[in-house]
Amino acid sequence: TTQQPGAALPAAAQPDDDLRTGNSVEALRGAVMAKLAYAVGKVQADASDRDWFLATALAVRDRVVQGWQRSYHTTNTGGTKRVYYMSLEFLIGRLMFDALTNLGLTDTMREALSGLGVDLDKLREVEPDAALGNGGLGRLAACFMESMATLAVPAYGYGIRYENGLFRQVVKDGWQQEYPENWLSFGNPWEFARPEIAYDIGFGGHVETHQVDGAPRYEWFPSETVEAVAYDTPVVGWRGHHVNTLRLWSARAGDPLRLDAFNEGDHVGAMADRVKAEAISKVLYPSDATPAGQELRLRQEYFFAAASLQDLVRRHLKKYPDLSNLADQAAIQLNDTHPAIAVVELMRLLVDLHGMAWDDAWRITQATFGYTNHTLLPEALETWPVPLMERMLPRHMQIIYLVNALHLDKLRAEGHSDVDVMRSVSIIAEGWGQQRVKMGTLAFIGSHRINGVSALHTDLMRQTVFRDLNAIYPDRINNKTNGITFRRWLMEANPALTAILVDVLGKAVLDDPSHLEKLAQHAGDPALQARLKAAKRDNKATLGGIIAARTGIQVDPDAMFDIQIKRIHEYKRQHLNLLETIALYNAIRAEPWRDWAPRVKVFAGKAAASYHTAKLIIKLANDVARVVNDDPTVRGKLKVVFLPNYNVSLAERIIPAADLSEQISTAGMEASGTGNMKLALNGALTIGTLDGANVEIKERVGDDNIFIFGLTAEEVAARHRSGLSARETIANSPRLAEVMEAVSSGVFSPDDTDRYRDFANALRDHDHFLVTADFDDYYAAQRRVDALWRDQAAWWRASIMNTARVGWFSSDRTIGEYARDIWDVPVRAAE
Ligand code: T68
Repeated sequence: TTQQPGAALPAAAQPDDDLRTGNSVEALRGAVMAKLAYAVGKVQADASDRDWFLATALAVRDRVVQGWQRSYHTTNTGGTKRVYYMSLEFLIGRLMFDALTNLGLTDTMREALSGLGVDLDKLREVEPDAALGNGGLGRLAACFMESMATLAVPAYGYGIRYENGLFRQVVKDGWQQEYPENWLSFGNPWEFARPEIAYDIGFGGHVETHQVDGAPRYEWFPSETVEAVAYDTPVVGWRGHHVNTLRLWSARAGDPLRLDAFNEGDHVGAMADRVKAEAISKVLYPSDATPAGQELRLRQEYFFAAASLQDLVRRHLKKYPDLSNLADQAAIQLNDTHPAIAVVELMRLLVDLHGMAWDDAWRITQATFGYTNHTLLPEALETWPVPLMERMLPRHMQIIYLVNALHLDKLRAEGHSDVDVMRSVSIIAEGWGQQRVKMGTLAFIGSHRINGVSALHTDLMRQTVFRDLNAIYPDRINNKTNGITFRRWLMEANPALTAILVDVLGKAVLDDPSHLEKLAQHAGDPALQARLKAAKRDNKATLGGIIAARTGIQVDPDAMFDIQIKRIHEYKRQHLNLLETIALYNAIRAEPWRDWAPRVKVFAGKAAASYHTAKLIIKLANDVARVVNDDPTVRGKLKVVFLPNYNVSLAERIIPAADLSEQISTAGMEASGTGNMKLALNGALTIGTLDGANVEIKERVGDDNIFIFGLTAEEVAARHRSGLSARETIANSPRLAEVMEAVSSGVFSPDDTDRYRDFANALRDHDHFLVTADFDDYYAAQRRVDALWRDQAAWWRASIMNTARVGWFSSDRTIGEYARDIWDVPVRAAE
């Protein structure tokens, strides 16, 4: 049917106010129709799902904006201290259901749209997934933004508006391929461009010294200037009470076109500067747990740190005459060392631009910054070559030298003299033939609080990387065990479980997760178990549909869904899981008549494009999947799936469908983990090592409701010192020896029998991640899993205990601790 444009013009009967703020079914329907016509410019008959999504998102956004303006006003008129969360990554995913859930409008909107013949759940799937992060660190920042809004902490997130988020993963013949993820290509309804909020960011050039009142003053003359332009996304908290801002910076060339060159006919050359400038916000570096190391990465780090500081200083000076009270009004949290150059930039602003005395500036800087560490892996600690710093940020390098000299002088004056201690606490590393700036040491020295992300990780920080600094400043390191937002990871991701919880525990559980504890009383209740099991089965059937659509593999929703979802990395040991899968496959083939617990092993995750071994592990998963899934002997007993393009949206589908959660990192190497918390909350049992937050999960759910195996962090360290050989370990385990031989000789790669030869030999010769050492214990733990699965009443009892006992891992609790111990800001009391 053809519709006259005029005929589609909606909602004339509705007052404007209602279209913006009304929350009835009719008001929402009118609002969406008005957006479709006037903002998207489409008539209903021509509207695609994407058009409807945009119209719906814009209608929802109007409802967020009211709270946003209210929060802005409250924060501005009160003398409230603000929190600035600086992070190079915000892995926020889709936002429509976040906003709908927190505004309490999901069902109303569903009804409003269904009256237009539009399915809200279909629109959900067309929203692009904002993947402005790699993994846990970026997702933590997103959970924290939501919890800060929920707790009415006046907070800004500062980061980069990458045009291309984390790459899209395609699996071709079992190999990962990377494709660009241009999430903005159809527009972004959630953001507000602020072209008027723009700051000049300098690079390169030289420093001049002149005397002012007998003291030297330094002035930096950059050779290149890039503009940072603000884009704001409102972040709405639970029940819509408070709305904060995520401010992401986009790079814009100061001078977009060199007209002199253009006029001389050099059309491409005329745009060269622009291309170089705008490259800064073009793409997220896809390496997690390894620093990118390139010059462009340092440009990104300085670009967003400098823009954010100019922004917050300007905000401060609108209200106060000078910066002497900055630390009373602003807390800046550094999400890992990626923004650590901000410490130096703030010193430059205070001393060079605002004429503050050095010691005052340093005191304010330290009091303002906090630093969160997310890794102890030595190869992952960020350092920058001094010559690069000198060239790109000459004044900053001078300031770093001075900070370091004063810091070391002070220690010497206090009686420290040990050369090894002085070397370890110096910001400058000598050696490797080249001096480098240690960003972790810089961030530590420049902050009043330094935190780890789980109890074990924080202890190991004190004992290893920051041992000497901790001995000198024993009160600075503290623990803040990670958390997750239950709005996204329970209510949005798992409405079926949420409905059961509300039914059993009352609505208060939505506001306060400590109510979950009462569920433990019902853990043995067969009726509750049956309801939860039915809900999980539905979630598994839904995931089964996705698996079939993406991989062609059929899975049985009554089998155990055994899930390992995370970045692919040797320390996370997806290959340990794969070796165990092969051992199980061999065991089933040897005795197919036995009462095996049917399993579907699901792997998902991305490998850094340059990480060869990680990509080979993906190939191995796909090779093992092909052999296992094609073998009629194990049909109905074992399936293996590698689900491509893992991201936040896929996680929201996988986690509610999980029975078993694989958290099997080499002890001491996973700082915390947060997927472990999401899975346990959704009723999955954990099989894991005593690593990261697994330790604290075990303390809460109880030893009977978790499967712990493997070496402890201490035993791992001892084993590394002992130099015990993996070959011996393998020789002592016939089961492992058989698996290693099969992989090595090409049983799973008949098309290329050498494919895994070097990989297997590396395990035999080095096995830095102790896959072989933990193998037998892991296999045994998996058989305990099988045994429990066969007793479904006992399994579901344990599952309920997991959901009941992990309320503490809410990011509201984590943010409450940051607010109290690091930022010194109040939080809203629970409802
Ligand atoms: C993760 N780190 C930790 N890093 O691995 C995880 N690194 O244990 C922890 O739960 C999580 O942080 C939150 O604390 C990362 O995700 C990165 O993604 C990363 C990115 C760039 C450079 C280095």
